[in-house]
Amino acid sequence: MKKLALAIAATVVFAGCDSGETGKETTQPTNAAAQVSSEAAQGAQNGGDLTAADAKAFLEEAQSRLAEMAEELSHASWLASTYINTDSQYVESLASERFTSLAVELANEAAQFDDLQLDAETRRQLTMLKQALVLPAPKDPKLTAELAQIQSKLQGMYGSGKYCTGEGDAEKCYSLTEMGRLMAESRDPEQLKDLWVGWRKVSPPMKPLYERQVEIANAGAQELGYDNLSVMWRSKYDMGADDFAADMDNQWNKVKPLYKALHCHVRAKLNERYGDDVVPPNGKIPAHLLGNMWAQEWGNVYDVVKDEDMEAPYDLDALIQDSGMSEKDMVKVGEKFFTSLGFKPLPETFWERSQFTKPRDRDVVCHASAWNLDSKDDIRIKMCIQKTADDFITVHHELGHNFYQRIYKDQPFLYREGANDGFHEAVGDAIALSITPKYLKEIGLMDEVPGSDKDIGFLMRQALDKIAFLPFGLMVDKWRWQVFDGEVQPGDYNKAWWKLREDYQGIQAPVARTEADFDPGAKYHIPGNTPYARYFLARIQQFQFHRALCEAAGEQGPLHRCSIYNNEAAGEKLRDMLAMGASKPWPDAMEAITGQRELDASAIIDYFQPLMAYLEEQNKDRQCGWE
Ligand code: X8Z
Ligand code: ZN
Repeated sequence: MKKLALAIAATVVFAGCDSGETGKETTQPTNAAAQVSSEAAQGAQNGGDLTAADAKAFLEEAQSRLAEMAEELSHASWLASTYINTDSQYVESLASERFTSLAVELANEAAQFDDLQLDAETRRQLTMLKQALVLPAPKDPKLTAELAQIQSKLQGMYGSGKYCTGEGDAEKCYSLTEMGRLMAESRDPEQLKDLWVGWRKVSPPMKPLYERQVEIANAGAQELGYDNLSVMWRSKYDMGADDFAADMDNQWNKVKPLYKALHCHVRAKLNERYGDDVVPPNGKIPAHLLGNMWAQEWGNVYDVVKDEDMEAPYDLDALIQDSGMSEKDMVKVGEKFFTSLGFKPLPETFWERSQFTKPRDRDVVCHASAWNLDSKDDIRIKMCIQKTADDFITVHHELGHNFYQRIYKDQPFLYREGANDGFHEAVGDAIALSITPKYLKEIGLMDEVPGSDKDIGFLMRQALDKIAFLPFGLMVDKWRWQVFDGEVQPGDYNKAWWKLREDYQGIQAPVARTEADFDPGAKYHIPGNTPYARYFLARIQQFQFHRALCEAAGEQGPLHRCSIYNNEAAGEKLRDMLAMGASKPWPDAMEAITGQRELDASAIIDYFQPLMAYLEEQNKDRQCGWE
């Protein structure tokens, strides 16, 4: 989604993927409340005695003002993302500037209640208010404006980016969507390398803007009392910032053996296919050969990785294409999954206002997002849907955001968010784990459910997306945390990026990179300023949710064969958790759905257990790893 500047729940506007942000509060604050609140703020400035009632009144007014401003920003951002031009960027950056300046003002005022004894709920809301912005600006209005302009520009540069090759009449320009398709389908290493390098020409001009943005937002975080923006970003998980980073590493260590086994097997298969000159048998895998522009998910090279006798149980790309479904039909199928669980259908305006396909005549930000424009009913997705398995899954991902946004819309503004941002990313993915052969047969996309002898093929296809993603999900924000806390300086941005890519993913750039490149900027979430740790969390959480929902549905078989389609009991369990929004610390929401209060990688490990056994057997005479 696009989240704006507010990290706040879903909503806002600036950078995210679950976007939208927020909605507007349905009730206006009473005049009395508004008055108390500004008196409260004034009292605070004068060092006057504040009370708990002042804090509550302040919060009520603050949320009402933010909700109103967020709605304005959401509409401006929708325009800037669906009609990229100077004017839409101008309008968006003005709205963003106003929103940021209000959020900063309120966050600073919130600090005045720091020493007051308050009930847990009030304290929680004040903390959330302080942490609401993804990119806080300092109080200086000039810097707020500059930050807003940089954000709009970066987003526009990414969205309108293309790669043109050839001269004169022979010139051919590729959009990122087209290049993504070729990266998935081409098996010509030279062509893949050309596209890989070509797309990365979009980002060097972003680098000075990005550097400046880091400077301004760090100053903003410091004014709010954080050491730097890294600490602020890591403080949003109901635990200390360092504990959060340690928990991420801890989860990674649990799933690493699975990743390493997959890496070893995939490298061996790519080596068989392309030879030692292209794929070093014991080294890092060249990043252009994995079926994805960022080598973040590898499912598109299933055909190269599978054994000859390992028939895929089905080819979802072909099933979608052969079914004759339109792009919008793909969304209808996704909606039907949610309604089968007892969710209300999407509103008519969703169908009227969403962007399902890439408009022919203008630049848009194609990166998929889900929006909540008014916190009432105006929810939308923005995609450039292709008739592929990847986009079919992404449709479910985005709808997960929208159904979440809709179900918590009556919470106070600050609680209209996921229990943490990983929850928001995990919902639709958890649903998509129920896209099993049994389900595909039920909805008429497939004739026969394959026997369990095909399970390894199915699990391999899933692992190439789900397991391959894990180190990427971790390293993106490891890079940003280092950039924000000054450990990595601009002169080393690209080097630090590749060090993490190599160490965590065991992949390498197909051609030498230098500091004249800015490869992080070629990934949406960097110019889009969407925090990325959420996707790592979501990969772990979605399997926890899936396991819990399958139990609620009374499913007995292996996790990878379970589908909760049509199961009201599972739907109710999911809805009860979603409706909490961010009103409680995330472990409470986790407990509501799974009975556990922590992140637990055992669900993803259980799910892939049969594949792990297979990979260990395959790898037994291979030398794995990539030192
Ligand atoms: O950005 C997204 C979603 C929107 S929130 C399409 N994802 C990450 C990515 O594409 O890099 C989903 C998976 C990871
Ligand atoms: Zn998302």
